[in-house]
Amino acid sequence: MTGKLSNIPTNLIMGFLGVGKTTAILNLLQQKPADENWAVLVNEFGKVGIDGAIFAEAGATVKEIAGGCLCCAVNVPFQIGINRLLKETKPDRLLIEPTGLGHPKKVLELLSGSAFNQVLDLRASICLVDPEKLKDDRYTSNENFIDQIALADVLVANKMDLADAEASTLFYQYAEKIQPEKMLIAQTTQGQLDVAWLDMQRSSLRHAIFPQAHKITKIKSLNNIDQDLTHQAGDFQSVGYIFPKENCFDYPQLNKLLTELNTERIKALVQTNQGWFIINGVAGNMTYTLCKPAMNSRIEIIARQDLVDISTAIQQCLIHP
Ligand SMILES: Nc1nc2c(ncn2[C@@H]2O[C@H](COP(=O)(O)OP(=O)(O)OP(=O)(O)O)[C@@H](O)[C@H]2O)c(=O)[nH]1
Ligand SMILES: [Mg+2]
Repeated sequence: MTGKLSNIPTNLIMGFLGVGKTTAILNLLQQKPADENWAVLVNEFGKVGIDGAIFAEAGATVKEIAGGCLCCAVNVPFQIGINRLLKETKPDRLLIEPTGLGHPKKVLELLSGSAFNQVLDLRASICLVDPEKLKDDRYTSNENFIDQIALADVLVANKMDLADAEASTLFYQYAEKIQPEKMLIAQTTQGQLDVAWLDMQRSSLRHAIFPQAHKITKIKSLNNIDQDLTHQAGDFQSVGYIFPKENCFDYPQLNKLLTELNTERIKALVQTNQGWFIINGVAGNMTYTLCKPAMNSRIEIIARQDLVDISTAIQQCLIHP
């Protein structure tokens, strides 16, 4: 099957910020038949981009498009990115992780439209949901959150280890009333998706409730480095920081700073005095995974309107500036 550049089975793995999309794709890659080559295209809200490094660290063939959302800012880079990835890697399957803060309508239209309909065979879109978020109207009133769920063919509650009975009931009530009905409604932890779900059919009859959602706005640079690494859309803002490879962070100090920030989402790839780490934080819950040295250290912070400039505080965590 290798070498074929038509009808490549393709799935969108969507879901809100931090729900477990990257974890789920890593899990699917482990179920990949040994003789197949799968490619991953990942789009990050923030401009710095960490997920690409996470996939690369796991040995995946990956292309990362950072700094905007596929649904608005980076439409052209997205098309170019897919074309380049397909040409270079001739994958047997393509998995796409759109930003958790994006709206899937335009992405689905682009992938199923004339630009790609010969090349890609768009199959079921899978959406992960954190059931605990269904208790919080900041999420249930978020247009992107609602439409990621509305446009999914397969709806999966992830993080079930953190969900109580009320959250679980809310999830099934929410999921079962959506029309047209989902191909599959399931629950899992750690993004454990069944690889067979990828071959389920996509329905083109699903409609967005807020097709005009997700207007992008610009904010002024919050950090003093020469590139503007900030991005804002809707209620959310991101700021990124990049440090040269020589910079080394004091692990306990950096951990204290990032944990105390307790922000919506923190992702980082950093050199510390205890080694290189990928840091993954959702609402103050931080995990550290040792990784290979990278080209530079990167920190990405996503918050609601309350994003503060922590460039000075981060600088103070450096031991070899
Ligand atoms: N407790 C718990 N944590 C999970 C589960 N699945 C994923 N996580 C953790 O949640 C964090 C975010 O997971 P990711 O896979 O990076 O989430 P994502 O949806 O790709 O995040 P963005 O790309 O930033 O939107 C990581 O620290 C994961 O280890 C789960 O089922 N239970
Ligand atoms: Mg991700």
